[in-house]
Amino acid sequence: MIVKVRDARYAGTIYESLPRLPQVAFAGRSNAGKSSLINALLNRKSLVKTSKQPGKTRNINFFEVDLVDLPSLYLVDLPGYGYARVPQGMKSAWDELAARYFRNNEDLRLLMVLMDIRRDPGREELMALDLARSTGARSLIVATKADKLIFSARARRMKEIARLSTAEPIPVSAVSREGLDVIWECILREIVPG
Ligand SMILES: Nc1nc2c(ncn2[C@@H]2O[C@H](COP(=O)(O)OP(=O)(O)OP(=O)(O)O)[C@@H](O)[C@H]2O)c(=O)[nH]1
Ligand SMILES: [Mg+2]
Repeated sequence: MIVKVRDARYAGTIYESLPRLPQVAFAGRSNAGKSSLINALLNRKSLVKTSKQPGKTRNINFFEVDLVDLPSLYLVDLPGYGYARVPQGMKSAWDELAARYFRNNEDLRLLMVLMDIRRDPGREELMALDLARSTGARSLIVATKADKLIFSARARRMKEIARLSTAEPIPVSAVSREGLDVIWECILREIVPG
């Protein structure tokens, strides 16, 4: 199925009451490439702000997407974990925000857990997968910045990342645009009835 984006716009944050639509959310460490991937999926250069400095995205931002001949949805840009660290013993700001986002969220259909293809999976990725599971939403692992590695190194990394979950991780690049069609297929599978 060919996905054509008719229009995409910033719709607000978690704190505003937005019309209900299916949600597809993007989680990942700061700098993993969440905002870049959303822009790439929507063919937009800078709808979502990206940055070389980690921690750019500190809110939960909703982007409303209208597709040609397909249902509308929100792409949801979650703040990067590993940024909002607070003193030991306290819950991190990410935990607070995320807990609030995932709690009773019946509209979340799919959580993409992004990780830089060059990094090893850690506690945070597991935590995000657990949160998705608690809402009943599907989740998948997306290995970002695939353009950074040559073939052999990449195969090695994908094997490592595959240990995180039973679902096969998807390599993508916002630069070469590799994998974007696969991501759209996964999204459609969750939002198109039947
Ligand atoms: N080579 C390459 N660089 C990328 C890719 N995706 C993102 N980047 C770069 O990685 C950096 C971080 O990207 P962002 O999209 O801002 O990352 P983020 O996950 O939204 O980060 P936070 O908002 O801080 O949580 C930027 O310098 C991007 O240009 C990619 O596919 N390939
Ligand atoms: Mg971001």
